Amino acid sequence: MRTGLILIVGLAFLLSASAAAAMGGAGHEEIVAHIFEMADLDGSGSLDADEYEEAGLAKYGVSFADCDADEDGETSLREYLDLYRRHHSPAGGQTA
Ligand SMILES: [Ca+2]
Ligand SMILES: [Ca+2]
Repeated sequence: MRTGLILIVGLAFLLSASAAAAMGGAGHEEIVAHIFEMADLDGSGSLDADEYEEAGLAKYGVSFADCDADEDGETSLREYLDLYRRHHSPAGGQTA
């Protein structure tokens, strides 16, 4: 799991330069939300497994099932941000 956490951070930083420039200095959560919105191809406000795969998010080490906390088959922005916050909380167990 820890590798996945680091990769999520890496993804956020990878996209932060262009995203922050485009959004005028957004916070990290706004960047994460921006990533989410880009992945939400049909604009439904949630990611299904196909969108998750299509966006390549699974490659970053966190599976769709990990993101879909309530297991309803879709990852909402709230679930995605919750995951991000857990991974970035000092109490979240990340020691790297
Ligand atoms: Ca969608
Ligand atoms: Ca869900």
